[in-house]
Amino acid sequence: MKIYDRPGFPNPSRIRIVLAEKRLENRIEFVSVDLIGAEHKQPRFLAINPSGKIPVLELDDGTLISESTAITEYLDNLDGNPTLTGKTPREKATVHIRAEAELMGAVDGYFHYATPGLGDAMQPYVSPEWTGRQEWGQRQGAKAIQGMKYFDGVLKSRPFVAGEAFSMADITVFASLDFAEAAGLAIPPELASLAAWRTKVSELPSVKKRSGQAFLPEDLKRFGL
Ligand SMILES: N[C@@H](CCC(=O)N[C@@H](CS)C(=O)NCC(=O)O)C(=O)O
Repeated sequence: MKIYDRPGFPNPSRIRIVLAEKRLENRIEFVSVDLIGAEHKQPRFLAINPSGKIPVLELDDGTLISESTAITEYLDNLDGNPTLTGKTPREKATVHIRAEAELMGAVDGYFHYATPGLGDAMQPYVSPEWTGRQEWGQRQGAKAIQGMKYFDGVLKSRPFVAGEAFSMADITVFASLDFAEAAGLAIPPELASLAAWRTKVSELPSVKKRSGQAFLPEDLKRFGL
């Protein structure tokens, strides 16, 4: 199998944590896509994912799977140990509650609209005449902070986001917080349960491993960092 990704970017990081948890890394060939050089908006990559986004999983029979949730579902179902997307119907449904839309999606909106994001050339769905861009981005930032407050509340009563076990919900919240931090959106200091959970999760071997997959030095330079 192949994964189209780029080290350091938030959604690819989610899949790298999943692969480490599932001990599947040795079955994957990683194909690096140069996001900052807009390789993902060129016809060659758009044929792989018309959304122009990474990660994408390519199976040995050529099937292409985009969207981190779908990729995780596929990888999780290859082998049930550990289970990251829930075992029972209830767990399978609740594992997806709020993390994707309220946190990852909101942080993504903040990054792309309230900050220079990856640059105008790479955001073809935004009209240059749109004057509400900053305001919409800021509202996404506020939504992300609300999401952080929600998960802080959830983590007051249980060890992991979806219950007793580490799951995809934790991976999504964790990667979203990393993304938020990189975009300049700090966790409010009063959210102590969220901060303590983040420290605990950052110590997991699968998560530590992804830290070794930080942004490539050439990307940092091109980001101006
Ligand atoms: N909903 C998608 C989001 C994927 C996504 O936004 N990936 C980012 C990298 S973290 C990307 O490819 N951005 C390029 C762009 O938006 O131009 C998922 O869950 O995989």
